[in-house]
Amino acid sequence: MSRKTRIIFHLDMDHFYTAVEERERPDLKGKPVVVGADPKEGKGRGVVATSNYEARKAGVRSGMPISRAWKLCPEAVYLPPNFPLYIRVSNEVMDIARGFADKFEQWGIDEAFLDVLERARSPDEAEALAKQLKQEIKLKENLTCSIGVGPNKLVAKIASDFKKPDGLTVVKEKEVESFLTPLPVRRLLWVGRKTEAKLKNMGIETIGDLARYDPSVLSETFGVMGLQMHLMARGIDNSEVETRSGVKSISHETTFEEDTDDPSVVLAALEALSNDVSEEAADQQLFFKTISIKVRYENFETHTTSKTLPFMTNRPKDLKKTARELLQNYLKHGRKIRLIGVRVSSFVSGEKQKTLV
Ligand code: DCP
Ligand code: CA
Ligand code: CA
Repeated sequence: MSRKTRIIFHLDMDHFYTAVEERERPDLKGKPVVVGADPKEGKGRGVVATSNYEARKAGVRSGMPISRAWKLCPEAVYLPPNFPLYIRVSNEVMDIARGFADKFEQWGIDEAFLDVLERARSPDEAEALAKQLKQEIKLKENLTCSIGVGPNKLVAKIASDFKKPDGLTVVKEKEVESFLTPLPVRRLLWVGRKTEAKLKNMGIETIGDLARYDPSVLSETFGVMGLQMHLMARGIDNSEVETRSGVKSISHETTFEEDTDDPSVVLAALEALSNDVSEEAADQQLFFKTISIKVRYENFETHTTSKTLPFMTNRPKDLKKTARELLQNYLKHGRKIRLIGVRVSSFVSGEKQKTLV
């Protein structure tokens, strides 16, 4: 397969929520800081959104129960998330970064891919450009980020994670193999803990082990994902940096085994779909405002309806409540339902969220 040379940056902000909090409150400097649920002196439910590097030294991690964080680091400053502030800062950072790119794709709240080939024709020029971008973000926003530079999105993304915080890692096309080979497979996108454990059982621990493995065995074990993983392990990724408009949507739908007019069955399915959608939104750190549901009756008549909330959210309970409200009208007639779906439309790129600031 012929591949044209590209130069791609992946930019990821360092400990984003806590970095923004520290910037706003200089008295936090040097202290461990955790943003997330209220710890309630160890009795709190909910999880850690992020922690700064001081708190990470004590073992605190994103996604960990807040009660565990409290045990590990009771002396940390615990703060509730201030999403409107993070979204505003994200928009400002993305506006700066967009100015450095020929093609720009925001991914989640604190990271983006930039295709810069028109502006930097060699890895050395790319490195200089990345330094300039880091400086500008530091100067204008007083925040640090880590940038990975590579011949494709996959390598750039792994490179931005290679040295953090305030890192810059440039991987030239001919260095891709030697860069990836020693890294643990977990560094590959989409390799979750379960896949990691399965791979380990097969004797695959590093990206190099995976690249050398027989792809047909991988495809037997993991299906299409197996082949995809094998390509990724070899550093192959032809996907383009896609300049998207401000709105992205996430949707899930399900067709019932049998058409049903039982509200409890339909509501249970709606709940499961809402969980899937909000999990996916949380994974990508997306916030949404518009919630839609789709209902298809047994005769294939299909309706969609939506509601826009007055605020951005990524809380599952906001999604579930609104989806349930929207569904009520369709349960009244006692007609049999064939399929239901849930969709959220989310903030992605640097669209100004005027309502929030
Ligand atoms: N986030 C969250 N819940 C998670 C993971 C992340 O709410 N399980 C939020 C808080 C983070 C932000 O998204 O600040 C960006 O996530 P990253 O994974 O990029 O982590 P950080 O920026 O916090 O740290 P790092 O310096 O490792 O990138
Ligand atoms: Ca980050
Ligand atoms: Ca990130």
